[in-house]
Amino acid sequence: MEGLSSRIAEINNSAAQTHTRQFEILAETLEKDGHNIEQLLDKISSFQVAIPSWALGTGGTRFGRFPGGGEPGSLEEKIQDVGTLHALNASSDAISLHIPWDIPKDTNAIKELAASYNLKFDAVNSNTFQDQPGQDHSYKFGSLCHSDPAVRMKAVEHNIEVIKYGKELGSKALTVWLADGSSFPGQMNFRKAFGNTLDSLERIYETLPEDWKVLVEYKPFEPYFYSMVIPDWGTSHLLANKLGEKAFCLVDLGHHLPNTNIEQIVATLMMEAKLGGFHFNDSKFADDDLTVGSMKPYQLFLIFNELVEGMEDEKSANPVPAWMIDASHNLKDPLEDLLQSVEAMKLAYAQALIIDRDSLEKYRESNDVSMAQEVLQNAYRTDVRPLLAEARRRSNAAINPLDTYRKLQIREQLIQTRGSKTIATGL
Ligand SMILES: [Mn+2]
Repeated sequence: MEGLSSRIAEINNSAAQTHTRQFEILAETLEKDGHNIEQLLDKISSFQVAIPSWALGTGGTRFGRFPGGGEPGSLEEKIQDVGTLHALNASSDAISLHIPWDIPKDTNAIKELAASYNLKFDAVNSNTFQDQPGQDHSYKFGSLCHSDPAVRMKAVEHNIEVIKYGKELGSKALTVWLADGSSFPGQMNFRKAFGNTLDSLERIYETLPEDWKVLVEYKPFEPYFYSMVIPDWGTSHLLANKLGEKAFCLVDLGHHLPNTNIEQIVATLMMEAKLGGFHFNDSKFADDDLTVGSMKPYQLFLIFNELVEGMEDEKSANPVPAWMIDASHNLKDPLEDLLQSVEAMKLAYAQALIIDRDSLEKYRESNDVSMAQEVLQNAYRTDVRPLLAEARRRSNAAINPLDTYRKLQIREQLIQTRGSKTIATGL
């Protein structure tokens, strides 16, 4: 988008006065509580969230799809859209590709294009939940777990091919989400399915470059409704442990049954140094793919509380997890949705950073339940939005990203250049 940063600067100028006043009040309060504002701003600025290539178009449900206008019709246009997001929020510096939806035809040109927007490539994602046109072995009854070794081999080879694309792009991780499972009792031998899956994953793991990770994602149901081969964090952890030190668990917020205590799962996995990646979204029921923080912002904060505790624990051997959004709903402008999602994550992160951890631990030790709750909620109820805005302003991004996106009429321009009926590849 031509001259985007100068137009952002213009809009920032008109918002600067109000912002500065709000930021100064917040900074003064936080400093009184013993926080170092510059350190907080540094941490907030460095927190970057990868955007999945499938989230840039309007998602669908099994009932229908209502594409919006100006959706990206190619990988190049998807990279351009992530570049726009990053220019607005300075927090989305990576794109996560899904193979085969987004196979780069000319890797060098794609890398150059991404670099021109200051973007890099995050984890690559394999897809063994759909048959591609003309595919010789079907995944209808599973992929890595399949009873037929020929189907398993096909799925293994696909993952190895995804690693090859990732290596060319500079990715450092492969995310494996398996749709494998069964819908009827008796359909699947659980032990054999697990054994086949482990064997297949071992073959993929063998080809993983030294400095790569493989992230094993879990999901309790859907597309199958009786059993999933990797239904929960325990099974994911079991596989990651058996595979070796380059294998980690991946937590997707939508992949839990209602009311699951996800923050406790985070704490346990980080304690075991096995939390490798995170897929953010929000949900009312299960895998609803709603905007991060739109439904349960307090839960999001509680999760970030554990993430920050794990990351700031000097004794912890857990790597910094790969942060990614995994959502693609069918109502909003996808770019607006992504701006809101990144903002929600960073708000929860900033609030978790200002938790008075010493007091919290003291109250926990003395079993002072009321005060422990007060400490957490004191941080949660602090309006840290000016802190995020200041971090963006200093990075030459928008003080108010969504407002700026609207004022710049970015969607209208995308419709003009790309048309009103483009459909992005993806869900
Ligand atoms: Mn996911």
